[in-house]
Amino acid sequence: MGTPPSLGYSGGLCDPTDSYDYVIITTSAGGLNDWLTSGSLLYNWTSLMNKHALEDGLNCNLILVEDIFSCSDYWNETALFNDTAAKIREFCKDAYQDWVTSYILISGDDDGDRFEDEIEKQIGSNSTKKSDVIAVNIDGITHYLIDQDADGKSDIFYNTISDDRKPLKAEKSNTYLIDINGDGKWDYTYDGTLANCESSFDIPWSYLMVTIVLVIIIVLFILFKLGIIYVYEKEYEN
Ligand SMILES: [Ca+2]
Ligand SMILES: [Ca+2]
Ligand SMILES: [Ca+2]
Ligand SMILES: [Ca+2]
Repeated sequence: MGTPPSLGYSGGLCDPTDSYDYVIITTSAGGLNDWLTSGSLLYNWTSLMNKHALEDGLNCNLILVEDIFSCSDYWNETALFNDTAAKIREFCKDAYQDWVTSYILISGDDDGDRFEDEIEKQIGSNSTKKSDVIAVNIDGITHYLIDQDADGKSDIFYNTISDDRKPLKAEKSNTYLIDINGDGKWDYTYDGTLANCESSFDIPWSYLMVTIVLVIIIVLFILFKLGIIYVYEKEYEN
């Protein structure tokens, strides 16, 4: 009798000495592999995996699609077949064979707005509509202008990593003012591209002019009282 053929997957990310019943495939783009839960974001991947572990007894794991893409064991020798779907299919084969995985949740962004569809469902935007979320990059962190009530206008400025929701003001059609630090002053304008908002540094000229005039009057009054200056007519009378 010869050695029985190995049923494991050759290479790949899954170690056959591990075993996971439930695997989530997601992306690290925009911090969408992890986010803070809150009153309106009731779960994230960690809490979902904990729930399945507790309630269903499933051993869970999370895999980044970026790791799947960079694993050359999943690449097809024929470039034509070496696409995203093919690499994910290869990973699934690997997981079934080496981890004996029963469930794979392929999380993603089906509407292509760069905003995780699972978060869209929780935050109120439409996970099948691309135009309701606009992704912008500020200092390397992806933020989103989100239309929560489907009226075609963005309502909040959102950071998935900190779960910060900042005010937006629609200045005119498709132009927004954004207060990113919540100090009551607009920091950015967005009209298709993001720009620093100079109006937040506006000098209150009218207030400044009134103050300057008042200071000049007070100084003149003091100098007059001290006799340092006097009116010409008074000296002439003497
Ligand atoms: Ca989406
Ligand atoms: Ca959407
Ligand atoms: Ca809206
Ligand atoms: Ca501000």
